[in-house]
Amino acid sequence: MPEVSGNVHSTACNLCFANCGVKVELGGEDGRQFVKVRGDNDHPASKGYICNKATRIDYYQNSGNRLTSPMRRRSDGSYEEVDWDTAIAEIAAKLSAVKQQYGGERIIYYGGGGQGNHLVGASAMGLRGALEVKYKANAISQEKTGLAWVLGRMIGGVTHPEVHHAQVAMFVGKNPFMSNGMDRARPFLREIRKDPNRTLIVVDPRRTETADFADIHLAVKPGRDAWCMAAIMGHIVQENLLPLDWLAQHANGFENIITRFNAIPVDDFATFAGLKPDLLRRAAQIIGEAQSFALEEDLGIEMAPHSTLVTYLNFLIMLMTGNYGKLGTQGLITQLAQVIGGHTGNLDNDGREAFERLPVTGAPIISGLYPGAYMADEILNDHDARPRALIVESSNPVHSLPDANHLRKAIRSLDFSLAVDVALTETARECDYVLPASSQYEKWEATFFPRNFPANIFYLRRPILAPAANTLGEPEIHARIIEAMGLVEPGEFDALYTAGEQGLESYRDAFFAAMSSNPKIGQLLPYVLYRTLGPHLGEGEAATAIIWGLCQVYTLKHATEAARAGWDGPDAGNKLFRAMKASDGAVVIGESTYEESFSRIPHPDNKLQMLIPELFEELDVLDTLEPLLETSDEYPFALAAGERRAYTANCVIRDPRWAKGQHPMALTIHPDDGEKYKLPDGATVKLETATGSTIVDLAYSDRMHPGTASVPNGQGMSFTDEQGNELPSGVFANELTDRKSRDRFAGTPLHKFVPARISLA
Ligand SMILES: Nc1nc2c(c(=O)[nH]1)N[C@H]1C(S)=C(S)[C@@H](COP(=O)(O)OP(=O)(O)OC[C@H]3O[C@@H](n4cnc5c(=O)[nH]c(N)nc54)[C@H](O)[C@@H]3O)O[C@H]1N2
Ligand SMILES: Nc1nc2c(c(=O)[nH]1)N[C@H]1C(S)=C(S)[C@@H](COP(=O)(O)OP(=O)(O)OC[C@H]3O[C@@H](n4cnc5c(=O)[nH]c(N)nc54)[C@H](O)[C@@H]3O)O[C@H]1N2
Ligand code: SF4
Ligand SMILES: [Mo]
Repeated sequence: MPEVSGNVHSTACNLCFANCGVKVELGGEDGRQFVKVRGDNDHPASKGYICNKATRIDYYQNSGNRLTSPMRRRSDGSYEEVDWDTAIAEIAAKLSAVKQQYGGERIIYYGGGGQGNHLVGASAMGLRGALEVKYKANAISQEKTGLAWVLGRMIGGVTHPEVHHAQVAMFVGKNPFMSNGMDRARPFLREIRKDPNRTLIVVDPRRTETADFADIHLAVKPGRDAWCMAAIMGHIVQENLLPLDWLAQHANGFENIITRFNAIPVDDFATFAGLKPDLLRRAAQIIGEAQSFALEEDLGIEMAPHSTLVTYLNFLIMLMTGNYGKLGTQGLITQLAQVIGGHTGNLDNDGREAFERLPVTGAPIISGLYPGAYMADEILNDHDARPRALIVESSNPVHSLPDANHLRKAIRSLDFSLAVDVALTETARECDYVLPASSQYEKWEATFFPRNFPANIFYLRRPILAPAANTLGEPEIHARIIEAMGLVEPGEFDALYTAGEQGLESYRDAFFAAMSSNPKIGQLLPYVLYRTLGPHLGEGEAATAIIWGLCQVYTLKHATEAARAGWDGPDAGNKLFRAMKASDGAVVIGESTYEESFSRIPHPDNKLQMLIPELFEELDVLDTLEPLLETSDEYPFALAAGERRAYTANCVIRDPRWAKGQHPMALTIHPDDGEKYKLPDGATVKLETATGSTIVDLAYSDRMHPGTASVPNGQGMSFTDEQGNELPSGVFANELTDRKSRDRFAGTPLHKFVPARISLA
């Protein structure tokens, strides 16, 4: 263990949704440099683990290109600095005007946090309430909405797949060795490989770094996972590996599944998926016989053909084999707040989802989230109900949504646009105003990513640095805009403020009384907490007021689980809040039991629902053995646009030098394809799709599936070094992707299969 000197602070890594606990040693001339970052042994989930990326968070915090002033766009497209008061007054006036003329439902709120910062979105509830914003979108709404729908329909909530404890674990389209996105990914992979009693199965066209640890690697043809997973389910059903008594007790609709999957031609499907039937059957047999089985899916299927159907098949395999509600399977978690919950909607008379739909394109709203991949199409038309204004916070949709140029055009056509960020992002460059936020290490922060079962944890992180000059935290920005809109009378909430002076108990009583008599408090909730409780919480700690509110709700809603963790009695919410504020690390907010995973299923009989009629019928499309997307002579490669590599981190780190000579940017293909198409290793090539083209360096990788190509995610962002030179930064993937290539159910983009051609530049 390296020795560390005095100036060491506990916080979390903000580079992926594992949010590992870290200890940061600050130093350098200004005392603001992250001179050493190591894993925090006391963090209950990461337990000292960090991956290669965390040691370089300094490139997020301290590497130039930070916004230091509010900016306003001039008519010629350039930006001028303005002071905060001017910016806030003008922004408030313009938002009020849009609200008045068109209504709040014509204003879209996009973002609310990235991998490390969700207090932004929680606080923005107040701004959205003030503006009567109806539509909220974010990165999750182009990624996990299919999953949220399937979870909502089958289980009724969000589960945590316990791959760490499973006898048989499976990753479908997920490469945790590189992407992590789970607790302690690399130690886990080493442990399961060493243990002769446990099995790891990986489904990925590429021989990934994760597949190196697998007992069975199913190198499926890209885009054909639906046939692979249907064949696995078919084998399990046909070989009578189902726990029929358990299913009778805990599930509805399983008989239909049995009948349907008895009719699946397992070997034909396996072959069509590019797999040897024997190998697929071996994997299916192991799953069917497992004492416990847990499966994690990710972008390899969530952004690939038939994505929602594959998610349904994944959950059918887990649930039909009884892998629910016991150690090493999955359990229903409780959360302080959710980035995304299981979808709850209404069914029509045929048991089909009656989705609420977007006014222009008719795209479905899942779990309350606006499907981001439709945003540009919603805006760019002359429909009366088209959006008129956009607020983007802590997200970079021009970079992360498909067809960047189309979205740029859409944003420019709006009546008003605002970006709140730490940097002048690709999205900010299209907006009328840009406001500089304090960084995630300069303010109180937390994430709401669902993790951990049976102990549910939450980590409220304190700032480790003072805010950079002329930046503000988002809660303060929201409060100032709300006030500048003239929505709050002077003194209106004084009684609550005064109650707050008397302590948390008086405040709680006053707050709940006021809440029931004044609907405006609910509408502006985080704002009211921020301004009336916030000032009493200690210097610079007002932003944690929203957490006080969440603690009250959590301890009421999950009283049993909270009590097991020690947050009980009439004052449970305040106890939990005080513990979070006092702690230098994560706190257990509630303890669940496996049995509760059954009693909490919100269906009237507490049973799992195996039938989602829309997806059950969709299985028929597999019978035709026709791929949803295909390559062609014109575009012979299936391009995976956005691979997670050792040094990619979405848009969090903009400085390409953070990779320190490790070149994460190349376009990779299989050497055989290099030979076939006469494209030498290391050549500079032109990469073209139907949407766009770019110049990029080519690298051979024998991990690649022949016929496929891959570029990393999070590249192509503009960055200027200290000398004012623009640094090269790889392929801007979404200038190449097709916004019309979307999942038919969830509307999520199919970035893993973009038909492409490659030629010498
Ligand atoms: N280093 C790093 N880590 C990250 C991030 C990052 O930017 N960089 N981002 C974080 C975020 S936001 C997310 S959502 C996660 C995503 O994490 P992952 O989903 O694990 O990452 P990807 O590399 O996008 O895709 C996973 C795999 O999908 C495979 N794939 C491609 N096509 C198909 C297919 O048709 N079928 C199957 N089965 N697999 C296919 C690819 O070969 C790849 O190995 O990573 C998180 N962690
Ligand atoms: N082609 C293709 N597109 C993809 C993907 C892909 O694989 N391929 N992956 C998709 C996935 S899974 C995801 S999750 C998205 C991610 O796409 P985004 O959500 O757009 O990306 P993030 O990196 O989360 O954006 C974080 C933003 O927050 C800013 N920021 C950092 N800290 C703060 C702060 O404290 N306050 C504020 N206000 N701003 C801050 C950063 O500068 C950055 O602009 O990309 C998606 N897009
Ligand atoms: S696994 Fe994710 S959160 Fe943990 S250190 Fe790596 S990038 Fe950071
Ligand atoms: Mo993501």
